[in-house]
Amino acid sequence: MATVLTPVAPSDAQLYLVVSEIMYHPDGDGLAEFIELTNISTTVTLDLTGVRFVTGIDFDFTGSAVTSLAPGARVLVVRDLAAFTTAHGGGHPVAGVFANSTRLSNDGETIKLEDASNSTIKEFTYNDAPPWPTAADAGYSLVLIDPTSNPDPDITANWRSSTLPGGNPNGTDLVPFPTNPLGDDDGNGTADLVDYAIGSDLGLPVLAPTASFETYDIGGSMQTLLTLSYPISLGAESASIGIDASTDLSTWTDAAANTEFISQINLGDGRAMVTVRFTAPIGDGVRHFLRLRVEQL
Ligand SMILES: [Ca+2]
Ligand SMILES: [Ca+2]
Ligand SMILES: [Ca+2]
Repeated sequence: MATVLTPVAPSDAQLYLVVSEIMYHPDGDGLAEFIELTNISTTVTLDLTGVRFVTGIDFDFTGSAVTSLAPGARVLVVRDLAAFTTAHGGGHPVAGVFANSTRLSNDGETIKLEDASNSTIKEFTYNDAPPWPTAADAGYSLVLIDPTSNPDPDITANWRSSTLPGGNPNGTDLVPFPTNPLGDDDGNGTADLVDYAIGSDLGLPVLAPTASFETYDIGGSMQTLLTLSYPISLGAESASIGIDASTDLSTWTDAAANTEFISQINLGDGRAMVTVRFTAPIGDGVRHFLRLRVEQL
């Protein structure tokens, strides 16, 4: 028997309500968990009556401390109000605390948010293991990238670590894009797009990329592989960094296919150090040049 589904217009909550930040493993006793929702509409005020978390954590916005969300506004649901206030101060728009002693798992889990007609607003599964940001399992939060574009939260690449431990409840840690990306308004001799991408615009000591030969045990065989570490600015969502390789400083090729990710270590100052290695050894006597390629997204 054929089933005919009648298209139903999506609710305002389905159109405009996003889960914009998840703090599942805060430092200390772990009680300062929160989840942040944002109304990404620029014109529509959302009625949160009937909006509920039904998987992962339990919470019903009906009758909560926040039942209306203005355009662009954020709302928080927390595990423990006292712990949250100790960590982040008062004055935040907290709708309430997780019901039924639920909590956000430190090992990843499925989160489901429904609207007043039991339709799914968002359903996704986060994780604490790569390629998910592992710093979020150690005091940083998961931050949805470019929330106003309503990205699919079930896609790992749409999340990043918060720039700082503790996250940014009811705020954003996005780093402003430079006014003249190819210029050098800050006069440090480097294009401001590069400063932005590697965090040299954060008022911190500049970190340079480093290359070295490191020895790895790969399946029982010891291999010496070219290894590259470079800083990234976690809140610089509008830039990406790639690696180009050359043997003659004339012809450069994208090294993505010949490298693999090793680690990303948050530095606690808005930056992280990313380390990648080349997958094949470089022959004796072969010169190899590397450069970072910064692109505006
Ligand atoms: Ca937790
Ligand atoms: Ca936030
Ligand atoms: Ca500059």
